[in-house]
Amino acid sequence: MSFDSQAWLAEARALIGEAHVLSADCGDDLSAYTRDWRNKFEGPALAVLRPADTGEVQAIVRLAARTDVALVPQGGNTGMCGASVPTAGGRQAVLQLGRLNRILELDPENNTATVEAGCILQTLQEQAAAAGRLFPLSLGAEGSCQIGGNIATNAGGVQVLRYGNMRDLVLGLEVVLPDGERLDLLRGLRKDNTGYDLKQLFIGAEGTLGIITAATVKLFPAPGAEAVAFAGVSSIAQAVQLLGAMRGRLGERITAFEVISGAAVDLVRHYFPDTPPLLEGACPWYVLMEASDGGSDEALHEAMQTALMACLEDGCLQDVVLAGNLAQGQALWMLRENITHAQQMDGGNIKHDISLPISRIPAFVEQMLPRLQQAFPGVRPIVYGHLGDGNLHFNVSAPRGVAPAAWQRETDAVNTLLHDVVVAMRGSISAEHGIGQLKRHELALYKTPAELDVMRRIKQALDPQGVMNPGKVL
Ligand code: FAD
Ligand code: S2G
Ligand code: ZN
Repeated sequence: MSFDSQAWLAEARALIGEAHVLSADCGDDLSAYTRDWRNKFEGPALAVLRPADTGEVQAIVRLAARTDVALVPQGGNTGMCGASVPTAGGRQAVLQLGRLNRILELDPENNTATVEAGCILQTLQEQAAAAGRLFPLSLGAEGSCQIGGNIATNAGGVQVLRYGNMRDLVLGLEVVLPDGERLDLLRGLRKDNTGYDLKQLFIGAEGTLGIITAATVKLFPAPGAEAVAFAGVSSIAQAVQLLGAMRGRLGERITAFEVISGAAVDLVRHYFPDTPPLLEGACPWYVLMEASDGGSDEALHEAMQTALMACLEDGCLQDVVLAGNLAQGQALWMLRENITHAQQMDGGNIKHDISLPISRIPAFVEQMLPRLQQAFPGVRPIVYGHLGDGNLHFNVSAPRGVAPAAWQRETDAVNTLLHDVVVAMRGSISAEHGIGQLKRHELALYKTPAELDVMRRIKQALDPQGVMNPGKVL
């Protein structure tokens, strides 16, 4: 019997309301939901569904399972791997979680918050701060990405060094399974050894095992003092040396440590000309670092100043500026966050999100830069990222004069050049962005058969029909 899309849409409307079922058949523009943030992936959707609560998510999942329609869970659609939009094949509907956006509980005494999946990251950050607490996940898309997407991608960002990634911040989950069952794991316990830790299956699963509808996450005491510094260094090796020196002197107070290549700073300056001048001269590499603690601003600034001067004397840095006030610190962070936007404006690039043991990063970069030039003369590496946790965004822009589309066709060759070396050095081809559609074929290349077999058995056990986000990860 052929599939009757009108009947299916009518059933969906009866479940979640006319206004919350969008479809091309009814003249709705679905492109905001079916095209990814990078404009790299797009796929047709039978509908975009916007349920109001967990009960409606369950009803939609049961309808999808009964009628063999696949679901693509979607949060802020800021993912980097094409995992939040439909693929080309088969009947797929986007399940947009944005209406499940309530903060269900904020418990300062237990240092936990329980939020629905569609809560925007920045909203949780703000609500936590209003309660004198910190929710530490921080990344450039925080104004639009959602907690459910952060969990499904096991997001990292700029404070992993001090607080860990999303996996480290999640205490409990509520998940709707592919058969529509609700799995209530919403406990805010830091210790609970009662059988398999099921929530771990869904963290970083990119929506392929179930729909996250709520989460209990850790909160931390809000820092009393913050200090931001921007240093120029002579090499990536010196940046690693500086990391060790600053952590040796300030310990856990170092909450962020980002490395930025000179080419990345130049690109931001080109597209954001009001970026303030930072240091006297140009350096090949820069480090943006932040420290925070529960003391006073004066005490922390003094400790940071003392540590930086000692590093200058010890030859761990060439030049440095310590932000004198909040606005200057924010301007430094704006430079860092504008790199992704500058690259988008520059016409796209071949992105990499690699991680290595920190001690091996200098050797990797120093061998990779010349090899890239040899293989692709004139290519423009834009290298930056979370050096504090060994995570580099080794993004490669086209040689001048090469059209973006032509450059994208070199993706596999560039990826092979980088990822073969990363894996040989016991690193990862995806530190924080996930696999999605973008790296699905590479996962099969770089994971062992045993790893892939266990992943497939877990997928088969939980989603035998393949309803959840097909064509992603596996
Ligand atoms: P989406 O893009 O909507 O979805 C991402 C994945 O999660 C998809 O597989 C989707 O199916 C799944 N998903 C979404 N919601 C749910 C749910 N409720 N249940 C189950 N599955 C779900 N990422 C980092 O880790 N670190 C960074 O520093 C960083 N910086 C960024 C900077 C910019 C400017 C941009 C645009 C992106 C950046 N990202 C970064 C990538 C992206 O923001 C993160 O991956 C983020 O966690 C995605 O959240 P989202 O809500 O947009 O998810
Ligand atoms: C970042 C964003 C994605 C990219 O800015 O830390 O995760 O590679 C990245 O531009
Ligand atoms: Zn990142």
